[in-house]
Amino acid sequence: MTKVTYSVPNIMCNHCVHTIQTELADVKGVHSVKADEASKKVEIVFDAPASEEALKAALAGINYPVAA
Ligand SMILES: [Cu+2]
Repeated sequence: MTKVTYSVPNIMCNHCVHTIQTELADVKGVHSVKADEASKKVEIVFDAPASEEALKAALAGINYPVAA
């Protein structure tokens, strides 16, 4: 199991938090997603077949790209 924390500057409100948590939870292999409005960070715990590439692609796909 791997835990990653990404900086996602587009998180603006609680709706963003909800959208991210819902969409990322649908990625195969993701165990938990915790998005935070104040810090604009997303913490994800996952296993294969999920990968960092897949998580970042999923976030970018819903218009919440990870900060470089
Ligand atoms: Cu929002």
